[in-house]
Amino acid sequence: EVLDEDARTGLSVEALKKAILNNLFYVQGKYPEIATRNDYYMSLAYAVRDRLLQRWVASVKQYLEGRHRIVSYLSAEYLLGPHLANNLINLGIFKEVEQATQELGINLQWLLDKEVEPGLGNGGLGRLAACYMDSLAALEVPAIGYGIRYQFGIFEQEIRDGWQVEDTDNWLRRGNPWEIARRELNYEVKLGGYVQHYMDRDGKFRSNWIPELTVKGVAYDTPIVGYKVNTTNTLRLWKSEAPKSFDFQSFNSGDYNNAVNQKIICENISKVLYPNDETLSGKILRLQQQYFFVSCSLQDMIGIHLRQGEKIEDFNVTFAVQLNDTHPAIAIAEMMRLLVDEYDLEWVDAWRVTTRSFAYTNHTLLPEALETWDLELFGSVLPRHLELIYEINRRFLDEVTIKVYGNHNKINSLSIIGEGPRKYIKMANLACAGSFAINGVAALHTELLKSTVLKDWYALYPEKFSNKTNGVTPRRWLVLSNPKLTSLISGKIGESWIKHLEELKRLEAFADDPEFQKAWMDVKYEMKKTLAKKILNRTGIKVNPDSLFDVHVKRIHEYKRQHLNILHVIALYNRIKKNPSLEIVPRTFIFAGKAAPGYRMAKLIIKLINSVGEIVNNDPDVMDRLKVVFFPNYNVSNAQVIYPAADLSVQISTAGKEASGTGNMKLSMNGAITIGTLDGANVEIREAVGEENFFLFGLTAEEVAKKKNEGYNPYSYYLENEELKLAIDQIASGYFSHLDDKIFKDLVDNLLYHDPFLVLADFASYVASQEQAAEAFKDKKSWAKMSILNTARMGKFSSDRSIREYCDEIWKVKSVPVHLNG
Ligand code: 26M
Repeated sequence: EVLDEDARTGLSVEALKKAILNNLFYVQGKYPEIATRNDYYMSLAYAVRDRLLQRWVASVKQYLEGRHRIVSYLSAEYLLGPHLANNLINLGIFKEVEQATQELGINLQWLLDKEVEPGLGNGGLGRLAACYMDSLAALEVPAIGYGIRYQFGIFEQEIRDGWQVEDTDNWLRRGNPWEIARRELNYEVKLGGYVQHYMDRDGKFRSNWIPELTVKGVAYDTPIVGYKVNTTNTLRLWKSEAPKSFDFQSFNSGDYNNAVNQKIICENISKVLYPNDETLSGKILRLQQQYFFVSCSLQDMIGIHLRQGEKIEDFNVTFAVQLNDTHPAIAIAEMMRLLVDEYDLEWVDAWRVTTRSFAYTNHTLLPEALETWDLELFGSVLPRHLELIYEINRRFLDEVTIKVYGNHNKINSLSIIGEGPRKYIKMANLACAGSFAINGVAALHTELLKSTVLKDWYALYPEKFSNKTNGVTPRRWLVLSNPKLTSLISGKIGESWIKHLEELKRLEAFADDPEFQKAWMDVKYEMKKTLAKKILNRTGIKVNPDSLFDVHVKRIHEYKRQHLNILHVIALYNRIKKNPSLEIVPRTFIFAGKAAPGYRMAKLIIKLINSVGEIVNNDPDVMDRLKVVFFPNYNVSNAQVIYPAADLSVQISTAGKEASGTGNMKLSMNGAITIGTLDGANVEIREAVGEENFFLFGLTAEEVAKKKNEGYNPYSYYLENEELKLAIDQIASGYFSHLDDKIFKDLVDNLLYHDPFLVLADFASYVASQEQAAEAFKDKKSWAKMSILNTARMGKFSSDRSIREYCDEIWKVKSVPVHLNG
């Protein structure tokens, strides 16, 4: 062997110590006396990376030698969170590294805290992609994740004077030890320009796309290792650059400024993540980003396929391509372009390959989130794709016109091109037309898809539709974030639940055991103390770990109804003001989440939370019975500290609006009890944990739809409910805002006269349900039991289960165990 086996791959404490010291010298160029915390972090990270590389190379070798179907996950977002601790767990060397660092006189936690997390996603959709990459590797499924290597991820949030202030996320500033730049692996991507049509010598019509601009995509690979297996898959993210040819040309023509400008335009494409979730802004750069990463990824897949010696027509035998929402749906037109224009396939053959390759996941029913592109804008960026989409649409509508007996409403709703004052492209329709499978992300969501937004599609192609309820990885969201609960569980039922989460069921046998209950609640208390320290540190607010931790953490959005929560806070506050000696369960309300920078109402909700907090937290009458905390900069790292400390998981979206939710799963897994509506995966969580272990309230999706149809009048609820009226009057009059009666005016008016998400209609029901939760919290034993049963019954919500369903029912792929040589 030429490789220095032990120092590079050894998993013993001695080998790891040696590796860290080696890297300190040879990678960081330091010796222990002058090494910084970051030097040690880098040294350890490279030691771990060496161990990953061994498995990574073995995986690639194994995949290429056999003929295995590969999953290709296309996602504009991956919200990964820190790699180091996760890799230690998946490699099974957390303990060893803890000891190695200790023997070197350094604290592992310090090093873990040094990592700047890659926040290459907005929220649920991006985090789901990260959980799925973990589960694919854990299940030993050959997979590649494709995406964009944003130089700046989701912005960092600061709170100043109660308002959200955004700061750029310069996550690469200290380098990234987890990626390998594959400079030689790059593709050209055309943008803009026009299309020439001509007839070639054989009398065949051809199209020649003359671009205005060509950019280059360079591959940056990150290894994703599975839990206690050798399988190490690739996350391949594309960075945009200027092609070499380019500055050369401009320099020669003497146009230096133009050369520099064009270079900047190219590099801009992968510069920054768009911080919107659920809304669309119609920005050219966003379309360029989508096309850029999709084109690089498809060229890469075709390259891999052809190098296997396969024919282009069999592309779908090598790859199953999953579209994570419509963000990568342009892949369908790009695949057609590559097959027809570049590989000379006939249209029908190209369409057959395409429609056997793609599957589409829908993540939202909100109409404002359904992606459309102004047709003219689209044509200016992708002129050839516009032609192809017209042709796809023409043939598609020809086919369906017969099936819908010429029903014009149906034809309009199915058309990929929308007509109005301006024409536009409907990306969801492109995704549906070009995919062999379409799925929603929770049972209720899939049913609503079939009966509302995709109703006409479902009528035509019922066999394409299925549900794949989301899941989360128990490695990051339990083992890593809650090590104490993990040991307690493993002490009772062994460790195999980490790979087979259904085995948590065996905890049910201990739910009534007083000793186990005490140990369980002791862990919860420890985690609450840890969070309390962090809260003090970040916000200056002192919270009582004995109080009920009421946790509402997620992106800020009206449909998620953080304002319903704050109305409840105000109601409790007013009860205390009215009767200062009131016996009430002490509570800490913990909010966290980012608002899209351009979403005024969401930003106002953050300000309202902080304003209410300022009054409630500092009112001597309250005597610390209520605390309101807005924990700034919600991200994966912060979530890992918050979830284990939660008593109540607040999941109060308007029924029918939250496609699934995944924070709801992480919280329940960590022993929090849900207070929630019958929305998204809440429905299935309640079914799993039992209705006696879940606080239900609010209108159902059906009732919401009915109420809206009948003409909903929020004002009547305001008039009828004294507590609600007082709370809203206080907000309006400036009670929480130093008598400023203007800042919350829009928010109040919106609630009183529009209330699109039925906050007022659900208020009374929410308050009543919260009273039951408080009552239940008083009985420590029964609360402990509920908490244990929540964790015990969360087996279904492992992303391993979700991925197994995708593999069996959509992708038809099998596991391929990877063996290391020697
Ligand atoms: C769109 C246009 C421009 C820029 C960004 C976007 C955009 C980005 C992310 C739109 C939506 C985005 O994400 C939506 C999302 O996160 N949906 C959530 O997906 C989760 C995983 O399936 C579900 O659990 C949540 O219920 C759903 O809201």
